[in-house]
Amino acid sequence: MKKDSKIYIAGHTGMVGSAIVRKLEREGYSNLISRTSKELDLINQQSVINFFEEEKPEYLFLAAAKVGGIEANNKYRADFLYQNLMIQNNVIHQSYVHGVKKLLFLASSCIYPKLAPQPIKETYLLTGELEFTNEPYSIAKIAGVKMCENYKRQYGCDFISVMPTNLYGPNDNYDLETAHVLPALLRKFHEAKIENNKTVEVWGSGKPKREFLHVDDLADACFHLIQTYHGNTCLNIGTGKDISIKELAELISEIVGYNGEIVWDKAKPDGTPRKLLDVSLIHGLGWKHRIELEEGILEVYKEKYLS
Ligand code: GFB
Repeated sequence: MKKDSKIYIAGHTGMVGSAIVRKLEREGYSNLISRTSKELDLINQQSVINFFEEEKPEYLFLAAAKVGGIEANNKYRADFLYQNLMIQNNVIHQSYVHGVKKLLFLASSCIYPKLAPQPIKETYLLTGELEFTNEPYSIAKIAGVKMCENYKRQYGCDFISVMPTNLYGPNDNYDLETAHVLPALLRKFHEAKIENNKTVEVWGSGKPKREFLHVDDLADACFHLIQTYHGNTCLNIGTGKDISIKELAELISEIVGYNGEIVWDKAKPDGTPRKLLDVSLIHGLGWKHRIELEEGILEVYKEKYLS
């Protein structure tokens, strides 16, 4: 990838896409292209064809997707399946048709079986049943991974995919209905502190464990891999460490400086009990995360609520 290569970041306004843009700009890449969803509807095949004919990108990061936390995945099941399949099919196929030199597709750690042995190796994909709450999203993302793999096998396209763990960072979604746990808890604890509330409601039992990666670390990994990795395995990207939701709630409460009580809403789903990624493959390729969880949460909290 040269400094003036034409690079399309699909989903550049989202948390992942914007982190990739920041990384590329910091590294001196000057020919970045992007479109908002109003300018280009990636679900519409003809619009995507027209865009590729006009722009002819050389490199592509596919970070555009319909994403959300456990409730959003469970409630908008049809939308998660349809929109993600359409976006991926359109972008990956047109990348093949228009000879994109390299494409990196962002999948997710939730595509592994619900009860996969821990830590989860890349080879555990498609070895068991999926978690019900995010099955539609997982099915779509698995299809994207298989698109990359098979466009490589049949047509020799240099398309790779990555499996990031749960992410957080700048430009995250703080809407309490659709957010992931980390931004949701930051908001809940912060508002409870400001409003002097005695309790904060946290979903589920607190027992599930999750691994969290700062999105700037993910962008760093994607930048490294698009230049160096040509294999057919969808690579795990994470820290290799996880904590329970109870521990996360306590940590966030402490960072925010909230002194009230945590109340568990057990009517809300727990989701997958644990999804700790085995990161030995990516460590072997020369990448490791840099931002530790506490430091990352503090940075995000300051940026979102204290600046
Ligand atoms: O982050 P999250 O929504 O998604 O929830 P998943 C993680 C855990 O945090 C679940 C609990 O056990 C939730 O019940 N939790 C506690 C909360 N309080 C809250 C809260 O206020 N908001 C939220 N959202 N959760 C998603 C998948 O799974 O992970 C997606 O549904 C995607 O498809 C993403 O893959 C990375 O980690 O369970």
